[in-house]
Amino acid sequence: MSNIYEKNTITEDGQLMLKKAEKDQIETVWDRYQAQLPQCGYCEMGLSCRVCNMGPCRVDPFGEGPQKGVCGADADIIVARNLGRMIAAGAAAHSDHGRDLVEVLENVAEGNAPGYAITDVEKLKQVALDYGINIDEKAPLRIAGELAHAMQGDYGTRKKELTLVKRAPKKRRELWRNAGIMPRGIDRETSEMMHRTHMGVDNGWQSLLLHALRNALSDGWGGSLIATEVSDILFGTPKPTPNTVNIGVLKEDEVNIVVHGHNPVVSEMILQACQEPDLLRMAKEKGAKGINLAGLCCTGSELLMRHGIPVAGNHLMTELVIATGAVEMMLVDYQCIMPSLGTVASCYHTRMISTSDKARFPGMEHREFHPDNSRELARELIREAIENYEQRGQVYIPVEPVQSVGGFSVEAIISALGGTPAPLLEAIKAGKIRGVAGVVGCNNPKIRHDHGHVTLTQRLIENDILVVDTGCAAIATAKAGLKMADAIRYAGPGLKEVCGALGIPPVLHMGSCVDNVRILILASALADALGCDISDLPVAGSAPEWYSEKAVSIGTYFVASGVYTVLGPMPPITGSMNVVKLLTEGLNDVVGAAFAVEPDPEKAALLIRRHIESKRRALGLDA
Ligand code: XCC
Ligand code: SF4
Repeated sequence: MSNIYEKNTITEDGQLMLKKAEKDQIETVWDRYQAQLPQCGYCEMGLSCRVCNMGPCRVDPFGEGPQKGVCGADADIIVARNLGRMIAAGAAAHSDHGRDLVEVLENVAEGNAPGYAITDVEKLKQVALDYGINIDEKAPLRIAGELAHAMQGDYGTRKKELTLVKRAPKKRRELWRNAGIMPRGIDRETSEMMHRTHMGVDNGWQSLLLHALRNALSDGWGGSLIATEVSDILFGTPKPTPNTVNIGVLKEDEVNIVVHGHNPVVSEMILQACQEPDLLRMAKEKGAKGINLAGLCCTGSELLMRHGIPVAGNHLMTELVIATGAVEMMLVDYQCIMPSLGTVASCYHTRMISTSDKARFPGMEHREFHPDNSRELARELIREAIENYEQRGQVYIPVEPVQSVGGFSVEAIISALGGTPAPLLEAIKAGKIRGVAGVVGCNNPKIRHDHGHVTLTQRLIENDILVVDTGCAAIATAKAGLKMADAIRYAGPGLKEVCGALGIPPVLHMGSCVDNVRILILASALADALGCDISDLPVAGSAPEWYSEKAVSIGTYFVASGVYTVLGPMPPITGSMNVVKLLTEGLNDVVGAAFAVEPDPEKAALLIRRHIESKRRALGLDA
């Protein structure tokens, strides 16, 4: 690693853009990270508490200073409470995203959402059946209304168990019931987490962590699963589609529109507007060859999965994309949108638009999307973006885009397998595929950008482990060329043979962060076919570069669902060895899986391989 650019990121576009940003005097996430060093040691260990106004308090990890907060909370309580609140925030974010989709579904049913429609009627019916809705002779819109209503019921407190947990293997559900962690209501579990962590409520670090599992499960098998299913119903269930990735997807001679955030509710309408003939004509009149829509982060993955729309980059690339000077307009909704973006854009002609009633940002213009005005507002904004093309200064797009294939919903994978999971199981049984690993999550300036995702994935596929990925991890491996049609040349012999025969890459893009539940549904299908629990399968999860509270919730519902999960960056828990031990060992006795932490992806790959091989032995697969 010869220079700071190469130290920060493995990507060529990232390195070149960092150089450009420096020249333009743009401050990036890496600069601000450096300025924060050394970060607070108490906070890093989870030992500081701001829960109440007798504090803030901190516990001295060396045993010299105070060992208790003003209220008497010790390190175990403080660490567990802090972790619980991280999970509550992550679960709230995913589940509120799901709620917004349910509201759109409801508005579609009532005829109040022009431009939106029921795209996958089959899925609508199948999910409605899961909810026990009688669909006989009912029009799709009526079913949609009833389904939206029933889903809203899952958010509240009226149930003993969330509806869609029925998709988990029977053994798993029994385990959740016996452990007292069956999620009951999506909002309820988050609300209860906030209650328990109020001063003077739950001061048992074990009971706090158990509820944290339940809270995370309410995200995974509740809010996130609803988000995925309703997105499929409204916008279509993804099928394998070719696409392109990295900053090279921006076009020098077209109007570049970038969507960033998470919820397809906005980005889908922007996509529609970008295809309107009168707006395309207008772009040509302004001297542009066309309108080029590209995505960032998860809303990018949503569009990529369903329509093959190109993705310009993942989380740490979002500032650098603006520094190309090529973006006429960036529209954001919520989550993972750095509040620095407006400042970066002020150095270029880029217009920054915030669109959600619950997310504002400095230096952005607020234009609020609601189901009833989305179509019109999207058209209006694209018109303004086209006007802005004339304001463009110098443009720097230093790389060519990389080809990739995305769109691997569970339905698409099963269909690629010929309609049943059996061929995948046969390949696993025969040892051609040793197991399956989900590589998910964010970027974090604490880890060299994309190094964790790409290195881990390479090591796994070389060793015949099929990788399924989502979110920023999925964009990282796509940029690295691991999702090209001929990427099987990087795979071990068995995986290469199987993927080659099926015509799929060895790394399957399964979607955005809420789509992590697709991985669990796939795991459930495998477990059901083998008549075992998820925790018996040769599968593992990993979040090599995670940063967000959502990722903590995801990791936790993976583990609570029985998936051994390796985190890259250490969560703020090292102030309590009791908590560390429970999460990395003790949970094996509760849910049959636990966490590991390993920032070095080479070593993380060994941990995962060892785990997968041990599960294979336990199942008698290599006897
Ligand atoms: Fe955000 Fe979803 Fe993380 Fe990427 S992976 S940084 S959460 S955009 Ni979900
Ligand atoms: Fe301090 Fe206890 Fe209040 Fe936390 S809850 S800030 S440890 S007094």
